[in-house]
Amino acid sequence: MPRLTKTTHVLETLLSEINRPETQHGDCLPSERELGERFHVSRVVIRGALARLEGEGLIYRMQGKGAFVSKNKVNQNASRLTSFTQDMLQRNMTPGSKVLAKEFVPCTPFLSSKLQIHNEEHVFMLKRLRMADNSPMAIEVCFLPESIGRQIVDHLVDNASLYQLLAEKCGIQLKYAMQTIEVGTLEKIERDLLGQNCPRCTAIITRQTFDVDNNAVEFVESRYRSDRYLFRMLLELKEQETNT
Ligand code: 16G
Repeated sequence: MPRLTKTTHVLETLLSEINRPETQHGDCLPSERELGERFHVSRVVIRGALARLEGEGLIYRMQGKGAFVSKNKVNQNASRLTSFTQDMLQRNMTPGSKVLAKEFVPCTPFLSSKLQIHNEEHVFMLKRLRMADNSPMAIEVCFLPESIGRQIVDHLVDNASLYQLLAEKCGIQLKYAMQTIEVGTLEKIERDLLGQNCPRCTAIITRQTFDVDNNAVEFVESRYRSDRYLFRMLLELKEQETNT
């Protein structure tokens, strides 16, 4: 097996073990020698895999003591359409949210194109602070068509799940989303909301979500604490590219 393939195998196996709910922050990884014996690979391969995990913030090392699991960052699979509530529950964390604002606001040309609405004067805006285990993770500003907003506005209280309400109150079945990720900086007021020692740098994610009938249901812009989140994507070579 080429070295790169061996490293990927070790990496993927360790990654899935780190992601298991029973793996805790601070758990000690086996030594390089033990890992080499387990995977039947050289120490160079193990070091390569560990360096990648360290680079992604999934492990940390202490000199003379070894490598340890770091669960300070939420490792999110950015290729799945899940809600914040589902993401946190999957990690055995308690999801939470604080409603910062919910109101009907005038629709701009930008929002009318994102929500694919043409004759509506207003859209529903929901601004929330998202939390995991009571610790702030992100500020989310979500826009929905007015007709949907009217059906759920009264139910959108602290800690409610928007996706659950869309399904239960509006019968909306979500199907896919277009998502963008870029790097930005936070205003002081946003840093104050996101809690102590919040870095200035943030990951800005936008999501335009569609239902099974291809209707745009939401447009969301979220600002995540960059020290608490890591977005992971699985990239696959297209079949025709493999064959060329
Ligand atoms: C996630 C979605 C957001 C959605 C929210 C619903 C991203 C980047 N965004 O935060 O678009 O509105 O989940 O979460 O993942 P909820 O059902 O817990 O309220």
